Amino acid sequence: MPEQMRSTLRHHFTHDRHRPRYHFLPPSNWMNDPNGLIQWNGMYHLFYQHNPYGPLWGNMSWGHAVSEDLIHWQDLPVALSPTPNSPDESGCFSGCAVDDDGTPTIIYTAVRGDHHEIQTQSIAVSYDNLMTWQKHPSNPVIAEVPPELGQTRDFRDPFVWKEGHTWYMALASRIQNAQNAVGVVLLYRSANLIDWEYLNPLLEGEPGKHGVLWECPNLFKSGDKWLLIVSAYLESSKSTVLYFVGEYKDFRFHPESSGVLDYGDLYAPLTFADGQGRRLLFGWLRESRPDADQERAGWSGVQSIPRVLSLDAQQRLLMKPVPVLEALRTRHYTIHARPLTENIPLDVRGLQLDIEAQFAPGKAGICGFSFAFSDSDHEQVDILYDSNRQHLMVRKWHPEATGAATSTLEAEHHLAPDEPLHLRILLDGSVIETVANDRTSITSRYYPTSSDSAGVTLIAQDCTLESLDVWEMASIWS
Ligand code: DQQ
Repeated sequence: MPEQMRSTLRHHFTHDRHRPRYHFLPPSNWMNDPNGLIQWNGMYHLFYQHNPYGPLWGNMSWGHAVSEDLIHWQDLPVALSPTPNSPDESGCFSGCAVDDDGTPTIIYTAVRGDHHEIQTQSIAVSYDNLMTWQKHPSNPVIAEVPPELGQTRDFRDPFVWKEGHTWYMALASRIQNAQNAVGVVLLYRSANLIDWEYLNPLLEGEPGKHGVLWECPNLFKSGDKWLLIVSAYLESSKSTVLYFVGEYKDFRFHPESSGVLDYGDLYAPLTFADGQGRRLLFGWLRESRPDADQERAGWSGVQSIPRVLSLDAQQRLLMKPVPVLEALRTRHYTIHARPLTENIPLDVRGLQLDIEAQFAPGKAGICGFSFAFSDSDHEQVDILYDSNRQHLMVRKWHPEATGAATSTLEAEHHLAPDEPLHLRILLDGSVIETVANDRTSITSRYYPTSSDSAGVTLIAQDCTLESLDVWEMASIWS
């Protein structure tokens, strides 16, 4: 699709208040997992699971965009799409990109079968600065599912890195036996990205605790520890993102602690290291509205603002939006530090906001923000910290004929004695990314029906405001 058509498509959505303005999403249609993140000649390349033909999942291809700064993106042509009568005839599923001694190389899951049930691993290379990709004649490079898994349908999402002269691959799957199923990450190695040797499971989940299937693994070193991130299907048929911190030795991962990366709608994240030595994470912010609404909208799926990852002294995963995001801040609003005894309406409106706030919560205090999306009380999102329960919650009010129902996303969030509560909230159309103290993340989606602006109220019962900054945010597409 020529560049002009892509920008015309984006223009077509100008009046869609649910569509984010400063988060990346394709010109139109469906997007899910981030894929193939790589910095090449100084440019950041973001590939993504994409249906070029519609706003629902299907025709899995790799969309492509490029950025100098991780925030402003230029759309590029689709990089990979299914080739009839080939190992990927039913889809090019998720994967990664590496620098093979000067040749950019994608490693991805090639899918065959009416139910996407034949999953193998393939590679593709580019000789024109990542613009076009040639699938390798040896594909698939991994075709056999290890028999010990007890199933053959779930075997995907290669994550590849190099140690010395050897390539390693973490691959996600499921071990099925008569009693139960557990998620597993498998470990492979190769000298040339084409011939792969299966070593052993890198890590198996605990039955009943870590889910029945894992997807999209990431393994990397952070300080002197190793981090393994997996996207997990849980027994409850929900899905979540887990992280494990520990040691990686003798080809096995030895977890020492674990956590939940996000308690809301962020899924299938992919990380990569950039030239500044940062470990950056993008995650798919999935929609929480029905398919029919996504079809009506003509688009679905958003990428998170990239987050810089690190570990704190207690081995908790810290996530901070990339600092360059601050370049989009426009009108600034602040109020002075003060003890708070009542709610305070703030003089900010609009659906594109970046909020940073710090509170000293009292023992039984509630503090946070309420976003009103209409003049009635029925379209509202509350982001609150309850210091009695040590819980962070995102409470969404859904208007109904007879009043308002709510749904709540919540997470335990323990503050050390005298540790202030820090909230960072990125509101962008239907996206609300909330992270408390850089470590407890609840990403949520909300689709107001009746207004194009949010009135924001500071909620305060027994807490002291230490700082508050709110910025309106510019669009990345204008
Ligand atoms: N999405 C891809 C799979 C992956 C899943 C298919 C995770 O490769 O396991 O679109 O969202």
